Amino acid sequence: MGCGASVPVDEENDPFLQDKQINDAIEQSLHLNKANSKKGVKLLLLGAGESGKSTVLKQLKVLHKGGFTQQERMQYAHIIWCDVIQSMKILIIQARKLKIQLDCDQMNSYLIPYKQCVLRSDALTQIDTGVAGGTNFLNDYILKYDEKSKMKRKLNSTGLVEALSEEAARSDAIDNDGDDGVDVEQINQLQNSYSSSNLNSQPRKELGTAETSNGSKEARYSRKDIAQAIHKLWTEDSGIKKCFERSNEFQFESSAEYYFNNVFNFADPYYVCSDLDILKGRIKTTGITETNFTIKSFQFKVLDAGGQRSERKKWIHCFDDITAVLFVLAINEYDQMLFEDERVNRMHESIILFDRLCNSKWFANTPFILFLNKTDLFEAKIKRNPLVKYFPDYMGKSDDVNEAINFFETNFLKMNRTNKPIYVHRTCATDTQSMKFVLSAVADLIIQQNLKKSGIL
Ligand SMILES: Nc1nc2c(ncn2[C@@H]2O[C@H](COP(=O)(O)OP(=O)(O)O)[C@@H](O)[C@H]2O)c(=O)[nH]1
Ligand SMILES: [Mg+2]
Repeated sequence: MGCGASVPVDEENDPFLQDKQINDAIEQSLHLNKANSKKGVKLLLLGAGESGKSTVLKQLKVLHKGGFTQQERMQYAHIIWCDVIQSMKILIIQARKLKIQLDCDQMNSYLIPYKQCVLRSDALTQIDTGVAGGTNFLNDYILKYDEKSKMKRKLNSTGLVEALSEEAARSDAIDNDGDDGVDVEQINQLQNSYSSSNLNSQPRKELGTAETSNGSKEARYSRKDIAQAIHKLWTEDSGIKKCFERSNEFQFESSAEYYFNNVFNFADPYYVCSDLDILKGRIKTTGITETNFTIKSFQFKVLDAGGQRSERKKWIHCFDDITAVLFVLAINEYDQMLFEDERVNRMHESIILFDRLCNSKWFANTPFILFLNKTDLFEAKIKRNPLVKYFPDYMGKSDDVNEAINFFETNFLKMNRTNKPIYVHRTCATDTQSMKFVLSAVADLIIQQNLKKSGIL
């Protein structure tokens, strides 16, 4: 056995080669990991309009991006101020449509002047573009109140591919009622005058006065007057409360109750919104926004897309290379109709949408996370409006929240015809404390998925 004699070993058992192979594998994984973490993980927020997608994104901003800017806080204050006026108007008008007797409509009622104040106040004239910070923001907002864009409603089951060409109008929510001075045409004219070309050149109206159509000036209500009127009607008109309880029968802001309860804050033109105000506020998302976050040292790209039918045709542009899909479902909407087509139940729309997305070839191997959102509103609603009325196959107790949520969870999970897992969370997207835990679990899951994909795990 000479010194230099080599013992022939087969390659399989060569410890050196084995070490090298392990090393190569580690290096390759590290390389992949590096490439992946450079690229970041992509989370796509999907779901029907108003389900809470943008609210989830806002929570990520609060938790991982230092929250909101001063400008955003002021913009939201203006938006909510408009929404609170608009929401009270809607309640008055809808009460009459639903034949709910309003105290403020009774002869000699002390509430009559408050009602008139609300109905004669125009939400859009309340916006101060200077404070609100720019025209783009305002144009986005006005889209929401675009009563004029009467659309041809295509009977398309989900609108995913052939989405509707225009947004549905909320025109029947704001009716023309000459007696109270509510004039839809006036609102339309005002919206036209806010077109992008002349936004900056709009002369600021003198505070306390408004020009009438014949050029004379009449007294205008101050913000304080309007806030007082809204507060009075909200707290003292029993018909308004009854109408609010039936707000599932028409299109109504989900956070209106919060706006009414805090109306005096929003009436202050210099009010700066709190985090909660912003989480409760709503600007309809149009197009797709992309926000980057660093969570647990990983780069996250979160894509938030407008959820209404007309917006869905844009979704396909961001379907590529998605690490996980977060589908947001508003479970309280089982008794509500779509904003864009009032013949379609919102839950039915979400079921069809989820089915299409979950089983689409785009996401064959993409994990799905399902947020059963708006659990707080669901809990409050289910006691007064039984689920079985809308979903006859629900066999559980009418007031058992847990059983009712299980019903939706089971039905949604059943739709999955792929092998991928679906991870479910019950959420209240406006609650930062609970969302902190949920979003942390989601981040862990996505990071793990990414590591698996890159061969590290
Ligand atoms: N009470 C309550 N309101 C919610 C919840 N999630 C979202 N909202 C409100 O629902 C409205 C629509 O939410 P948004 O995130 O804009 O919906 P999107 O259209 O899916 O982006 C906003 O006014 C939110 O404040 C929730 O869990 N509970
Ligand atoms: Mg949105």
